[in-house]
Order: sequence, then structure tokens, then C-alpha cells
Amino acid sequence: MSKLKAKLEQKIPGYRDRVTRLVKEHGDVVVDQVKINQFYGGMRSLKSLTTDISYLDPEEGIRFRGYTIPECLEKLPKPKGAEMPFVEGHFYLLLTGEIPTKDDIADVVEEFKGRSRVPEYVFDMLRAMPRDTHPMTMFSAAVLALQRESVFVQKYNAGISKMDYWDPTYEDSMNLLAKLPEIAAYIYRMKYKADSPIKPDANLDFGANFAHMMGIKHPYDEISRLYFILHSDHESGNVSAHTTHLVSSALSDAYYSLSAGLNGLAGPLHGLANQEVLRWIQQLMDQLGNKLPTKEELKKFVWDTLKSGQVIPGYGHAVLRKTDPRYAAQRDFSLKYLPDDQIFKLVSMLYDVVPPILVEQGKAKNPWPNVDAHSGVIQWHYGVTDYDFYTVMFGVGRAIGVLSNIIWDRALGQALERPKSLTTAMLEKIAGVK
Ligand code: NMX
Ligand code: MLT
Repeated sequence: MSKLKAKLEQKIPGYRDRVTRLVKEHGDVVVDQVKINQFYGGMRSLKSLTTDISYLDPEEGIRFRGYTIPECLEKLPKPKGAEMPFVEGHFYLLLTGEIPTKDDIADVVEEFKGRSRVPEYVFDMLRAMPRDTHPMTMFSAAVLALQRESVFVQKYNAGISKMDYWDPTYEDSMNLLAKLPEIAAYIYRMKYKADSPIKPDANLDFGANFAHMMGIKHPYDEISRLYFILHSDHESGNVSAHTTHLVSSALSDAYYSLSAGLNGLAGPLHGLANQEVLRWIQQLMDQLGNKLPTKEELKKFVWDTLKSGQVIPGYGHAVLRKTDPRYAAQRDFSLKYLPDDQIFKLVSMLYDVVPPILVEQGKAKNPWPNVDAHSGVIQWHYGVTDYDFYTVMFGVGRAIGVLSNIIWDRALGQALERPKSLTTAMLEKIAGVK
């Protein structure tokens, strides 16, 4: 058994006892109330989910297993000579709650390598799809196609005990995660680089191998590590994490569950916003003949967008009430590596211009930028200008978090998710509407 799986096996019983005791002894304690506006308002702020893998504070932003982004970037071990940590180490942290040693990471790196071969039928299927299919559709379809490999399904059909569900969920998640960088890079090279896929290099870590298969040189390996870590998890209420959790609660395996989560990530109010930011910026550049706008021109463009009934992509958040620390981490990287980049300058101008306008408009509860306002800039700078691909990279990162979550869901015996719905007439009656 790998060190990582052994570590999990050792941790699970203690967690199970904690949860069993909490539910048994305090199961009736009231945590929250539900209001009618939450029935129609996307259940915003309703406390009804649990995860120990990450927590999103509205003012501070995300903590992964209690660590802020700067703490993770500082404490997690890094490949020799690298600035950004091993993605494999971040995965270890999410799954176990512990900062791994270099030896722990070496074990995960080896595990991924042993599981990374993508079956030919996945490539055949991708090649059979019309080339103008959105890359998120291709990515999600590739994950779904792999479902025939599910270890969970084999074990379930053989009558495995409920107590052991986490084990084949771990196997499926590891098998899937190990393959995602190659699938994503294959889609990129097939679709945008004249069908010229690059074979993986078994000597490279998760992030560097992805950069290699994308065909982009250093520091793109650092960027890849940073991206996958930043996008990994955002507690469990966001659409991709919640969908993955929901589908998995029916004991659909990791392939079905992740594919469903990715379909949610593909929405413009969620992960696709990173593509929308660059599309929106390009519209502006086209209007102005590729020069930087003045502040006044930028303000007008922002107001025109709002007046036409559209949202400003990359701004606002359902939980955050400050600048997203994932935005800040990417801004720090850009200040160091691409301070003179024209699009970075424009994105920095937007950071000055958009929040006061959103405040003046008075609708958005959070006028500050989220992760997606910045993700495209760095990609564009290093030559990934096909912005409809950006959400695929978000998806590779997000898989790390949501798969860690469903392994723990099964370990803790999380139930089938099935909330209760009411009719409008019932709500009117409760509200005393005459
Ligand atoms: N531009 C214009 N209007 C906005 C924005 C924005 N960026 N953000 C919120 N609003 C509006 C929102 O549409 C709503 O309008 P209405 O009352 O007409 O329905 C009103 O402000 C109140 O919304 P909030 O409660 O502030 O936001 P909510 O929690 O409903 O939605 C988002 C959160 C993220 C969906 C929303 O801020 C948004 O649409 N942002 C732009 C898209 C985006 O960047 N999404 C990516 C989020 C991060 N991610 O990766 O998933
Ligand atoms: C995410 O990373 O999932 C987004 O910021 C959306 C969210 O947390 O609701």
C-alpha cells in the first residue's frame, strides 16, 4: 500500500468516531435557519454542508487545511530549484491535513506516474469530436469515457462493505488525477496547435509535465504548479465541488462525479468566467485598436457592459467580500515576471476602475475581483491565447480538491444528498400571504 493511502487508512477511524459522536450526541443542535429569499436565491449563505479540506472566510479568503495561500506556497516542498511547490504535495495536504515531507511527495509522484497512461480509446473519442467542440465538453467527455475503468464499480458489484467505499474511491481518484494533465494538454495541442500532441515525460512532476506537454518553456512549469494549487478547492458550496459531492452521494463513481462537476465549472458565472474576462478584454482592445485605454475610456466600457445587462466577468463573489487572495497571488507573480505586459497593465487598471463602479451601481455585494479576473493574463502572456481553453486548466486544478472531498465523503459515510422542496403555495402560506 502507498504511504499516502496508509496515512489515510490510519486517519479515517478517528475522524469517523468524531463525526459519529457529534451526530449522535448533538445531532439536534440548530446551526442555521432558512429564509424564503434563500429558496429563490440559490441557498446563498445557508450553512448545510461540511468539509475539513478547505474553509472560505468572506474577509480573508481560502485556507487549505488551515493554511492560507502564502503559507501553502511557503511551507509545501518544491521541486529542486523551483519557486512553486509540488502539486502532488498540495494534494497530500488536502487529503491528509499534513504538510508532506519530500519523501512523502516522492511517493505520490511515483503513484501518479504508475497510473498516468491514458487509454487510446480516450484519444480516439476526442479525435472523433468536431474540432470546434468547446474544450470543456471534450475534457468532461474524456473523464466520462474513462468511467469503464472504475474500480469502485467493480468492488461495489462484488459486494464491498460500505465501510470500505473510500478505498476504491481513492483508487479511482488517483487513476483519474494522474491522467488529467495529459488529457488536458492533448486537447490543447490537438485543437489549437495543428494536432501536434507532445508525449509526457516521466521524469517531470505534475505541473512541469503539464507545461512540457503544452509545449511551453519555463517559467510555465511554475505557472502550472501555481494554477493547479490556487484553483484546487474553495470549500464545498461552489458549483463544481457541490455537484461532484452531490453526484458522488448517489454512489456514482469518481468519473461520473467529476465529469458532472466539470460541467458546472463550464458555466460563465463559475469557472468559465476566466475565458469571459479575456474575451471581454479583447473586445475592448479591438474597439481601441489594441492600445491601452485611458481611465475614462475604461470607465465607459465598464458602464456600457453593465448598462447592456451583462455582468463584469471576474468581479463579485457569492461568499468573498474582499479581493480574492488567489487574484492577489497571481498579481504578485505577474508583478515579478510580466510587469510590462499590456494586458496585465489593463487588468491592473480594471482593479482601480471596476470596484468603485460596482459600488456606485449598488447591486453586487462584493465589488472586488475573484480568481478569474487574473487567470487569463498570465496564460496569454506565455502564448496560451485560446481563451476558451482556460477553464480546462481550472478543471485540472479543481479535480484535486473535489476528488479529495469525495474520498472523505465516502470515508465518513456521507449520506445520499436529498433536501426537501416546497411549492410556491406552501411558501406563501408559511409567509402568511393572503
Ligand atoms: N457585475 C455586474 N453585476 C454583478 C456582478 C458583476 N461582476 N456581481 C454581482 N452582480 C449583480 C448580480 O448579478 C445580482 O444582480 P440582480 O440583483 O439583478 O440579480 C446582484 O449583483 C447581487 O448579486 P450578488 O449577491 O453580489 O452575487 P451572487 O452571489 O448572486 O453571484 C457571482 C456571485 C460570482 C455569480 C457574481 O458576482 C457574478 O456574476 N460575477 C461575474 C461572473 C464571475 O466572475 N464569476 C466567477 C466567480 C468565481 N468562480 O470562479 O466561480
Ligand atoms: C470557486 O473557486 O469555486 C469560485 O470562487 C466560486 C465559489 O467559491 O463560489
